[in-house]
Amino acid sequence: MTKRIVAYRRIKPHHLEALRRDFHVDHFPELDSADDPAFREAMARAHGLIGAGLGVTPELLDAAPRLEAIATISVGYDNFPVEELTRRGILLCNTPDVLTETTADTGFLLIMAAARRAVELAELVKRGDWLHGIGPEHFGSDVHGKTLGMIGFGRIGAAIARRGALGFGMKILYSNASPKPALEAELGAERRELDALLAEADFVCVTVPLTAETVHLIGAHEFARMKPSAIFVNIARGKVVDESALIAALEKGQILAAGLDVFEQEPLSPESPLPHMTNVVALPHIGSATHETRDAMAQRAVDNLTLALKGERPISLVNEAAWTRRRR
Ligand code: 8YV
Repeated sequence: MTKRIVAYRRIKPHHLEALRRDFHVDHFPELDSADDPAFREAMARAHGLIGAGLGVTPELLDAAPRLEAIATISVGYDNFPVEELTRRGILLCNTPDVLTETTADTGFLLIMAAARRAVELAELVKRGDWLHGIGPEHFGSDVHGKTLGMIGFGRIGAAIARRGALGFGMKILYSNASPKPALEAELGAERRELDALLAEADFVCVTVPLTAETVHLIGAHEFARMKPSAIFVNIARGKVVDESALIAALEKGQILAAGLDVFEQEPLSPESPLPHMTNVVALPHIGSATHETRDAMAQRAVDNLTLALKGERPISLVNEAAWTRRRR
């Protein structure tokens, strides 16, 4: 029997073709809700699910009794009920590693753009206000030689810190559940308690995954501890930060500026004050969004799902326990 895959949202033809070599594929390129009746019907027969950006609920899993594996085209898996998947023996696969360097590039882009006021000053040129001259009121802050505080020191956090330490001579501090001796040796990074890091860092950059423990990890208390000259960067998930506290901190001048790729609600509403603040660089969640990287992520997801449905261990498996359960 040929196994069936449901693919959702934009997936390039060559990735779909690769899957079609081994499986029957139903593709829903425009899917905007998991309640779509045709999608539901396909899920009732599906063994595999692949795509990016759809929240999967236990209720959807109830409607997919044959599901064996999910391949998300993302490293983050906060929109999946991992324990529930494991309980049901459904493998969850993600796409780490292939997006690390690109996401770190975006992190550094935000650090640089916020520090040097790149967006605000590009707007000034566009308006023709350069004709009135440029003075100290337009100057930014140095990046090189400053202190970069990483909240979360996993693959992406380490790649941002590496850029900071090796390319910009920055001092690296990190706050992380476990110590990272290899990165301490490589980058001279020093581990700090969160409050101490916030007080010392010139740039505070968040790279923790979103979990029950990290929701609103950074809020009013944390912004109050940062330097008034601090630049805050979030490349992780919007919900890790209490956005109203961030807006208040920027308005009160408790911190100098922010570079944000992620928001509590996405897409960000134009009603939000954030994209209108001159000291905020707001990007539309493009951390991994380059042609090369998105292609590599999709390829990894295709490989993960193909292996999983053939009974082999996927390359990037989130719930090891589900694999053990399936092998029993
Ligand atoms: C994308 C991401 O937004 O991988 C992640 O976790 O946040 C980003 O790379 C995601 O792939 C959805 O398209």
